[in-house]
Amino acid sequence: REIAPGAVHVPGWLTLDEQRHLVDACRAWAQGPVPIRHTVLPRGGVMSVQTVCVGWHWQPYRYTRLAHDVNGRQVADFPGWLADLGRRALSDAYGPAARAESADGGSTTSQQYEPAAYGPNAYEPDTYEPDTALINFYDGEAKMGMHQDKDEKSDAPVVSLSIGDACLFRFGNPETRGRPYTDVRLASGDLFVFGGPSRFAYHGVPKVYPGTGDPATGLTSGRLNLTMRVTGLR
Ligand code: MD3
Ligand code: FE
Repeated sequence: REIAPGAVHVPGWLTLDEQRHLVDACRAWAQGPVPIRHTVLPRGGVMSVQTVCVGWHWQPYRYTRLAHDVNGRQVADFPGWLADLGRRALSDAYGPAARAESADGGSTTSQQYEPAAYGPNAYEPDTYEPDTALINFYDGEAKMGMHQDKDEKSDAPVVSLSIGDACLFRFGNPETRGRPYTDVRLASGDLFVFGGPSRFAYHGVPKVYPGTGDPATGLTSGRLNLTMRVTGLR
């Protein structure tokens, strides 16, 4: 499950009920004050993925309260239940064992990392306060090129939740856009947490596998990915 230091994949983490609840919430946000749209990049490119934001609006390449690049409105508030889910995700991915072990000097063979190893907040589920969520919708043709997420002024972990069709997720390295990378299939209900040395690694989604989702999630086609982050803004 640990793809690289600080990058932990937990397959099937969300229950079907939780997935349904998230699909409903994402549908509401998609039609909220700042509707879901294909983001236009500063140099004129249009992303194939459709994105809606909660808490803070991401416009390439900064976070704002108002969606100046869409309709100038304020995005929906970041709900407390989503922050709770984020804290539970961190706790489950990095494990309470990691915190217990650090108290006795970490003298175990555990692969887990000590909580304070990578700065404030990074591995302390209780104090994790995500304040923005980016929700990406992929139709069968959508993909996302290799990139780093560097617009947050915080090195707190990113929590990623996937629902619907599976995809090929490419996890690279913090140095270059190219190899070495690790390819992982992300399926509906999967959790992925990216913290510590993995927080600023390159990553992308080269391919979605149409028809691989479970309609019982409420999503009959395409893939949803929700990422929670700490912007470091106020
Ligand atoms: C690794 N989303 O929104 S999620 C993004 O599936 C993004 O929609 C992809 O990349 C998606 O920026 C990948 C996995 C992910 C998200 C954020 C990361 C991996 C990450 C930030 C740092 C390192
Ligand atoms: Fe990203």
